[in-house]
Amino acid sequence: MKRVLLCAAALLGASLCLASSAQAEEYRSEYRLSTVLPSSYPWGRAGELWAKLVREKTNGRINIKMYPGTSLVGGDQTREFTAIRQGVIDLAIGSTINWSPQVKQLNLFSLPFLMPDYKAIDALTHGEVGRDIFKILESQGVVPLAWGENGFRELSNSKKVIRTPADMKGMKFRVVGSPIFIDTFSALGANPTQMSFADAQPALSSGAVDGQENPLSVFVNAKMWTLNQKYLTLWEYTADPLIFVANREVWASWTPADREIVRQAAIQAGAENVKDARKGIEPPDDAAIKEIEAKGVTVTRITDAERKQFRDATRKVYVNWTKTIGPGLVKKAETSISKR
Ligand code: X2X
Repeated sequence: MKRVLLCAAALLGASLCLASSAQAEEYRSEYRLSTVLPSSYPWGRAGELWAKLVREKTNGRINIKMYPGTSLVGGDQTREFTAIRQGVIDLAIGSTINWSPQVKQLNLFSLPFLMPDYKAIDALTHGEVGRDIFKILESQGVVPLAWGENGFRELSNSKKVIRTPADMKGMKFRVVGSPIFIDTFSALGANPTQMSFADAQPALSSGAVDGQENPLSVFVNAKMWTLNQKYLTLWEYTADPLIFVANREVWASWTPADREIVRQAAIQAGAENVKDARKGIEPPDDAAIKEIEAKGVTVTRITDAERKQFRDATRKVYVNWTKTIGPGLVKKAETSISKR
């Protein structure tokens, strides 16, 4: 009604009015954004920030609502990517791990001990490898917009200090959704079980599994010391970046100007997310590690010789998965890291 009155009053001519109302009808009242973690974590905060920036800069034309807990796919993180392609999910900030079952090249970031430090992550996401991965995602039917970060994944457990693969022998670990994690933990002599993050928490609490691996920001926000996680090993064996994407049809339904707003907001929220995820963790800032120790958790930093033992034990996983990921992409990643 308001639009009709405005059109009548504006004397702009029937065709312009029709055009603007057709466009308005194409925009939905809500766009659904999927994340795994809620806004108490850097990942969820990135989702809230993206939504806020887009809402402000489009004057409310694009209203994004975040659905954490991968609730749009019943909590099954490994189904998120397919749901974005199918349009069940309009927008997502997803971990490279959770989308790896569908996009095999994303297993690159899960290759054991590929990335030695934060500069190495940045060399991949902000270099040629990152651009290649965006092209691959595009060819798989989604629109990639920006990079964020979950972080270096550290090892925790309820039983003992872990310094070498021998210490992990026979221990039960909850692992994430890509089979490379089963291979890595098996190569280390442990007993891995794949489950969602939602299922991991009761499994740790009841002792059904002894340990898990996640970034320290997740360890802190999930208060993992309350889930029997009394021992933490800082081994930096893999890191998962996050990727901001849109469903292709939803993207095409927006005007070019609005698409640019959504993209720039994703880039801004992604940059904030990376800072947020590294806060208290990236040397020399160790506030998060101190906070964990203050909760009674024994934090172990492994030596170079110990890291070499983990690296050697998982070398065959690295070599085998390189074939799946693509030797060209792995080589490019190794070169980018060595030049960082
Ligand atoms: O499930 C996990 O461990 C989490 C939250 O880190 C991911 O979604 C990859």
